[in-house]
Amino acid sequence: MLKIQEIKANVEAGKAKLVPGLIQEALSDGTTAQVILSAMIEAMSNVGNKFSAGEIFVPEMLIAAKAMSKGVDELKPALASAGAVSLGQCIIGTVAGDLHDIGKNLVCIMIESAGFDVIDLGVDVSANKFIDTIKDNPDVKVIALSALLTTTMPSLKETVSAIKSSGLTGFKVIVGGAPITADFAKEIGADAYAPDAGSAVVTVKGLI
Ligand code: B1M
Repeated sequence: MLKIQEIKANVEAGKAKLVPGLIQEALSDGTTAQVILSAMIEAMSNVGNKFSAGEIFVPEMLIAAKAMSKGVDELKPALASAGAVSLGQCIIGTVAGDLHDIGKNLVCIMIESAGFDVIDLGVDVSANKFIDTIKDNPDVKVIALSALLTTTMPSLKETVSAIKSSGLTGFKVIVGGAPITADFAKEIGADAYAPDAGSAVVTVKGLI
């Protein structure tokens, strides 16, 4: 089996212990971090499709996520090329009610490597927590909000609305996540939207 196929199969099967070694082998063979990341994202997409089809359940989805997270950790040095100059602070988190963090973590890595000081609030973050963190970091330039469920799209809307009506200023709000579209982002009053981690960096840099 090709190394890249092996990585994909092992992420899908949730073999968290095997994935880092396979990634190192692929990198040594000259496969780029981007190609490896795409293969792992495809694996997670297959996991999602199997879940939708009732072929697997939450525990299998969770162990695949652990393998993916290990893979992302392993790829981090290859994905990130630390920027020398600080571009300012960015507060990031997945909105209340939502526990998905792999995409958010990728956005974190890319934004950090572009030169931002990232404050990662994790998952299931309330609007109040975002607002309190902005108050504690008044020079923050970007607030990045992730939502992965159609059921947490209202939570994203409430969070953007609470931040915008808090009276706090001096930053831009960017949103993203699988069910989010540019139209929805506009509708809820976000300043920007990005479909993936790569474009999130470009968009965030364009905002400041
Ligand atoms: Co969940 N889950 N999950 N899940 N899960 C999805 C999202 C789902 C599509 C699966 C499916 O049914 N096909 C489905 C949502 C359906 C919908 O909303 N219509 C779903 C469901 C239903 C659920 C539960 C409700 C299941 C249940 O309990 N019955 C439950 C909800 C829990 C909760 O959050 N309250 C649940 C739980 C879980 C696990 C905890 C088991 C696990 C998450 C573990 C973790 O994250 N640590 C999990 C997983 C792994 C998935 C899938 C399989 C994979 C998600 C993933 O990491 N993808 C997912 C299916 C899928 O995605 N196809 C699924 C890879 C990642 C790189 O992509 O996160 O999309 P993604 O990030 C992308 C972009 O979206 C974007 O950049 C990234 C790529 O570069 N992006 C941004 C993300 N945030 C951004 C922010 C930005 C810009 C871009 O700017 C700020």
